[in-house]
Amino acid sequence: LGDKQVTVVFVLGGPGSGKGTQCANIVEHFGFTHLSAGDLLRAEIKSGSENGTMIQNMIKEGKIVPSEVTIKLLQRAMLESENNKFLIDGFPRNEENRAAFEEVTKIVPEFVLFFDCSEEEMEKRLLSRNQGREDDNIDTIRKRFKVFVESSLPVVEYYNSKSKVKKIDAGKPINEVFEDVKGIFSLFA
Ligand code: UP5
Ligand code: MG
Repeated sequence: LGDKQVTVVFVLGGPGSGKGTQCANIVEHFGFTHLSAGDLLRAEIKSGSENGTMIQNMIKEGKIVPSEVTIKLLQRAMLESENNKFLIDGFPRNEENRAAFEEVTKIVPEFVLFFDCSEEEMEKRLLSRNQGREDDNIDTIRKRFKVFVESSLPVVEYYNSKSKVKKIDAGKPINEVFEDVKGIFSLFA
């Protein structure tokens, strides 16, 4: 990232697996800065950027926004931050995201935290979230699950083949999941 040295952990897992929830806990205990790719894209829509409408349409369909857009937002956030430890939540979502991020930033993740959760449980969580997300309806949720299995799981497999994946059972209550997460970050820090 230019001459800024950074430590990056990718936080991956299906829609509603608890990425955002656990990242908030990690920030509190381990001094990382949380960068949710989805949050950055939603902020971009709100800011009225020229890509806003395109991003909004893609999120509504559960599709993956072109990597150049997402990578630019992530790069900018890392450069603007005082911190050098980042949790990148919900990215990379496909092979192209992964390869382009490596190519553009030269950043290799320290490890990948993978939240493993059943679709049944994730669906239940998303339908009761009630935060007004345009993609939290059953039609879009089904599309998000399909894209996750077809495009995002292969990225987890790629890192698994490099022994970089730390898999967590994310189907348990929030505090129990965080106990397992703490175990991983304590070893690391
Ligand atoms: N909850 C959390 N943990 C729980 C637990 N252990 N037990 C019971 N309940 C639990 O949690 C979801 C809900 O479940 C919350 O109400 C929470 O309280 C509860 P949350 O922590 O928000 O889960 P998270 O995994 O963050 O779910 P999210 O919906 O954010 O995941 P997505 O991956 O679907 O969403 P994201 O924001 O990353 O992406 C949205 C869209 O943006 C994508 O579909 C895509 O269109 C686009 N996008 C890109 O194109 N490119 C990117 O790089 C990123 C996003
Ligand atoms: Mg999230």
